[in-house]
Amino acid sequence: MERRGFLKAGTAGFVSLMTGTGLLSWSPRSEAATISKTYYITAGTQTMPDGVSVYVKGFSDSSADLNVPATPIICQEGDTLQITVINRLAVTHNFVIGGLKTGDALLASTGDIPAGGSKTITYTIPTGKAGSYLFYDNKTSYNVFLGLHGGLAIMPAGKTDQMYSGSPTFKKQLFWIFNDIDPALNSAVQQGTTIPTNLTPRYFTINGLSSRPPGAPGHSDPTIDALFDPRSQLSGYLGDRTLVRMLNAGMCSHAMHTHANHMEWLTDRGTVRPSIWKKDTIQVRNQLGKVDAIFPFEAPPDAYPPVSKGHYPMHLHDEMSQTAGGGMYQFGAMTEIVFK
Ligand SMILES: [Cu+2]
Repeated sequence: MERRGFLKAGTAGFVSLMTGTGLLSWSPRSEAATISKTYYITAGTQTMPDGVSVYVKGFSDSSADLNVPATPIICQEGDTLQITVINRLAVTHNFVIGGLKTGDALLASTGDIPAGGSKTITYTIPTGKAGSYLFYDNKTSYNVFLGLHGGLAIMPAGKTDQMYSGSPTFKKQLFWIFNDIDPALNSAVQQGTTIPTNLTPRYFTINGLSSRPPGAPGHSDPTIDALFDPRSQLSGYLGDRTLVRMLNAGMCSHAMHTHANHMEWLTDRGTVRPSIWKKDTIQVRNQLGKVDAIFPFEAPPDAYPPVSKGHYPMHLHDEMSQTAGGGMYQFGAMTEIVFK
């Protein structure tokens, strides 16, 4: 892949920009706790890489914010989630946790939250539910695509470094939440006109952002460029094994592909795989598909001369997802892997 060199060229100044962290931080507890969180359903516009302004909605941290995806929640089995959702918009919404496809069992649901109203759900997590879950709005089939989604990580009780009891261990963890956007849908929702039945995504995001390659406006800005977003970027030293909880909020299936290392593929759609395969390309299915995999941060095994530092891409191996606006190549869903 020639892209490796291309990305490498654009990473000067990287260290000074890495002020925040997107990692999920976790300390285990011997006793269960109540985890309280309030989300505000808000709306606004987001500027896409080609300059087009698109209407989006989010489960936000305050009524003045617009967070796509939502700030994630991490907890452990036995904890009680107490989640309040305040609807600041003029149409009915809801908030549900889990369920792999429309119609699947959900962990919890607020039911309808009328315009201007709020609902609180209280849900105690049973043993055996450790895993990665998308929370989202399923009041309509398309609200999830508008940005109303986020990640919930449930740890096995008392564990710091396993995804499920007996899983391979990791040191760090984060979410990659993929989405794709058909601006015609978002515009119809904003205008209250007929919802299109055939959707054609034109923008592809990871944790709400598209990549901005070197030379493009916004390149290396961690609030705009998915390559530099600390919520998405894999950054570590040799041995910093990182669990990536991949969730697909969008309408398209994707082929997640890493350079430098293969990933240890632990789960598919919430089910632990019978054996752990090392793969450099893993399908992340549409219809709320999900995959958990560990990036091992091993010295890239096929490099000669041997290397232990460097910059590599993670990009989706379907070409449309690497474009914006119907053809702007390298403005899609990708991020950077940094061996420090
Ligand atoms: Cu590649």
